[in-house]
Amino acid sequence: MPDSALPIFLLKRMYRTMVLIRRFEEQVADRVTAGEIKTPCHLYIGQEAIATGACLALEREDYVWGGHRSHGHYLAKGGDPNTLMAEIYGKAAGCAGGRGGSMHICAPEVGLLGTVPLVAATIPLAAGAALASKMRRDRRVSVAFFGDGATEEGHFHETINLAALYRLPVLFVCENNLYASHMHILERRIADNIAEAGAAHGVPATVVDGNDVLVVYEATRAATERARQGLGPSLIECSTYRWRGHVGPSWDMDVGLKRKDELQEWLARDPIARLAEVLIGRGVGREELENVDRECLAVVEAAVKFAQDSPYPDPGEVLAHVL
Ligand SMILES: Cc1ncc(C[n+]2csc(CCOP(=O)(O)OP(=O)(O)O)c2C)c(N)n1
Ligand SMILES: [Mg+2]
Repeated sequence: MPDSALPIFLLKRMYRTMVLIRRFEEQVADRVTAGEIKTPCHLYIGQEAIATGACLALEREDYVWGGHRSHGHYLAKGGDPNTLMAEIYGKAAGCAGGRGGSMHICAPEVGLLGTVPLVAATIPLAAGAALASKMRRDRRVSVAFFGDGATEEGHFHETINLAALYRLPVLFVCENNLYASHMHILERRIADNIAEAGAAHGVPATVVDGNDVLVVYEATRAATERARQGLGPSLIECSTYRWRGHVGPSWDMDVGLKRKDELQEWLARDPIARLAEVLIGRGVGREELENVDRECLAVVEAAVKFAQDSPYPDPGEVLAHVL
């Protein structure tokens, strides 16, 4: 990982954010295994650099949309860990009142407008938010986070065309972790060629190392500047890998030996360890990094306690919010 000219406080913020996501997800995995959490959880472990690099390049007012694997986007955009954990526990204090679970989360106070597990569903929603911003001239940028599988849905192509035509201030951030559920990308398309969709629609596209938070940050900065200048959307494809199973806490070794070898390769590209090396190169002590870890763990443990101690929604309100 190259050294970075970015200020040290920003690198430390990136580190803290990635560690918070990692510890949060590990805790969720443990609580699922313990039978305490019932909602299906798609863990983000291994992909932390993408949510972190992209969200820290945004302003608080900018909008973010996610999918089924979005605890990381919520935390990176600055959402409250207590409210997220309570939602995952199905409690009334959760960010969706305990009605959404892991896959329907939101933190509108920090710009996370929503997550939807229908693959590709939030891509057009992000474009819609960007259209609203363009009409209001509020200079906000909207970001859609989605997986490689989502690029095989019509929504992706329809939206990128419309966004290009109207020069919408929207970023399409594809997290290419090579798999859609258990299917490898080369079982689903003739080549690993997602970024080529950009050229077909006249949208600049870049492929970056999604396990390098610094390059994700720089790519997002460049794309947001372009969007704020009225030059329209960008597609950023981030190469990465999820360490755990498609859903649930397992290490996902059940889809064959190839996956096991791949996982070993990707474990060596741990985005957190890579940023730690950069920080140490910039003179940060290991003790300081260990303190960050301890602090994040304390935040996550407090979130679990908050969720455990919170009441479930009132059964009498089961029909509230239902049209
Ligand atoms: C429209 C739609 N089709 C199928 C599914 C079932 N499904 C849930 S996640 C998933 C795979 C998504 O893969 P990808 O977009 O690469 O995201 P990843 O899980 O790798 O983060 C599928 C097929 C769904 N939720 N929505
Ligand atoms: Mg995928």
